[in-house]
Amino acid sequence: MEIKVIRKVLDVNNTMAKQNRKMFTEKEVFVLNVMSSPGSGKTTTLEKTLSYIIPEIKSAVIVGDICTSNDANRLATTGVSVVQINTDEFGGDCHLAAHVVEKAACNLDLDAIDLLIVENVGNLVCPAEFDIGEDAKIVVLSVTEGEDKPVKYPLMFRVCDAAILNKIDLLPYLDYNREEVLNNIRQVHPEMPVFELSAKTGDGFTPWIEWLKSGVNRKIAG
Ligand SMILES: Nc1nc2c(ncn2[C@@H]2O[C@H](COP(=O)(O)OP(=O)(O)O)[C@@H](O)[C@H]2O)c(=O)[nH]1
Ligand SMILES: [Mg+2]
Repeated sequence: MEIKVIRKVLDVNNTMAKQNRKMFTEKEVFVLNVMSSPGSGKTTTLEKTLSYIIPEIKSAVIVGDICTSNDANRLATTGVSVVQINTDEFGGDCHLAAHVVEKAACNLDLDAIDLLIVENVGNLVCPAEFDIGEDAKIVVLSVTEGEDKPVKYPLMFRVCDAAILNKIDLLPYLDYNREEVLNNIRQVHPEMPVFELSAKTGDGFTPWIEWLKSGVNRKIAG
């Protein structure tokens, strides 16, 4: 019974996600869904990313959190339009559903942007199951979370198109096995690109920014 209800929720979400995808394609907006556990550095990575791509790539952000507009306030300092969603109003959902993203996108001028970044609710489980109509999904994993998370939460790493391994500036202070985490990611998703970087220092950003720009440019070129 419970499985049927969950299937229905996912079916309804998939229908809405298809409509979102159609809308974003018509508007020629590349949509990036950014997921991770809380605190791995999504907002910091996005702050730094935006500082490298504006004004070349016209961007906007939708941020999902259960409560507060802390992240929206941080990201708004980059100068881009930011819409904060609090899922508290939608029952405290641990993910952003497609209809919630659609509502938030209605508050943005999609004709004025080429890139819409969605910072999902911090969670390595639920957001992986919900299509929001995005072009690409990425997962941010930080080196303070341990090497085993890709094999503990394989769905997240399977559905993503790229992974960011963040906080590499902390490696000298940690007992962290970089090869082990890379092997664990490869075990779940062999071909996925992994960008090792520090959102704090900006180290390692060049290949990540190139990957992002090429996605946006492909979308604009149709
Ligand atoms: N040392 C270090 N700290 C970072 C880095 N990226 C983020 N942080 C810190 O990690 C904490 C959580 O970052 P935040 O961007 O809010 O994570 P989010 O919850 O995934 O959005 C903050 O204290 C950040 O300053 C990094 O590359 N290096
Ligand atoms: Mg955040």
